[in-house]
Amino acid sequence: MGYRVAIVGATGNVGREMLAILEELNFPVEKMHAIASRKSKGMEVAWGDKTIYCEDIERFDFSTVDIVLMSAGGDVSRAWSEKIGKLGPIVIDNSSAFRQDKDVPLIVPEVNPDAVKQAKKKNIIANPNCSTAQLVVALKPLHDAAKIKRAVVSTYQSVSGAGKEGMDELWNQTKAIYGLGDATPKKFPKQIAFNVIPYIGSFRDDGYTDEEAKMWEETHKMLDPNIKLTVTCVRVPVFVGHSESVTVEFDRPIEPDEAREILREAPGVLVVDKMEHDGYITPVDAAGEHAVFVSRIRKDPTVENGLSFWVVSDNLRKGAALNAVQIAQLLDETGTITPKSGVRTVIV
Ligand code: 11C
Repeated sequence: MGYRVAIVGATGNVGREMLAILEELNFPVEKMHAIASRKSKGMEVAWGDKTIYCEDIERFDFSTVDIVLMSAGGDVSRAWSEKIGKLGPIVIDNSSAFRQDKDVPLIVPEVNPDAVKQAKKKNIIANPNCSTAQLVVALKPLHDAAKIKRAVVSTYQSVSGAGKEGMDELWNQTKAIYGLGDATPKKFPKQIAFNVIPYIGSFRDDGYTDEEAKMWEETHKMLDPNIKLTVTCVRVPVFVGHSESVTVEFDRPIEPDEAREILREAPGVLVVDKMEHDGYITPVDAAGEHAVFVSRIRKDPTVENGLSFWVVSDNLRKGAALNAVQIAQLLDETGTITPKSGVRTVIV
């Protein structure tokens, strides 16, 4: 026995990961519903050793569930999350629709778990952008030890951040370039196979993209509005796993060894940092894993109190589905929600 859970967008990359992670982490689920648009009604998804069938969002009675994991994009979230919240369940929303709403907490459990106290304001909790989630998990313990004044971040983001269509485009273009089809860009603005694209999201008037702005806006909301952050977001031909080159200026000297020790103790972080080829992490190593990996920690001698490092994580997991499930665990552990059925059994 446990919670009644609905996953909106259950057939997408992140929705499927949510189903897998709820199972992997033994989250107490009494009843699982896969919800999708009418056109996906009846589609099958795997839930543990069972198959469940997608139900039509327009016909589903959300008042019968405790938790709604929403992963169907900003438009669906804007249309549905507030309506669902008013019916009682807590919506954990993976889109950007409510991240900057002052009545909606934006949570990474390793960073700002206390924000869960704000969950009942609208019955919506926002999940951050994938590239922000892994960044703040790595920055938080360092910021607690020595205040971060400024950070320069360049991302190397995998195509799965753009959904299944992004993954298909990399696969199809790769084949097409070897003569097996059409390599015309559709999902991405330029060829992604054997290329890199310094553009994710949409352009803003200041020359940045909205993906870049999300990284500082979300870091400010969850960690500290005083951290100055400049960001360049780049799409790379990798299927899963976002990487980030991060350079940080602190308000006091911090040696690479001290940073390694701090990060080794930090929740959610795995330090893999030796000057050998098994001593740093690539996205291929991080795919399917839960940790935020930190490698290549070194002094930046060009600024006072500077450190540079490399952060990699599975964008579909810590960057999306895993963080959403960890928020559900936080709601349960803090007693913010209890199952409608009144029974909550811990599976050990
Ligand atoms: C990408 N980070 O890699 C984006 C995807 O605000 O949740 C997630 C966008 C978001 O394309």
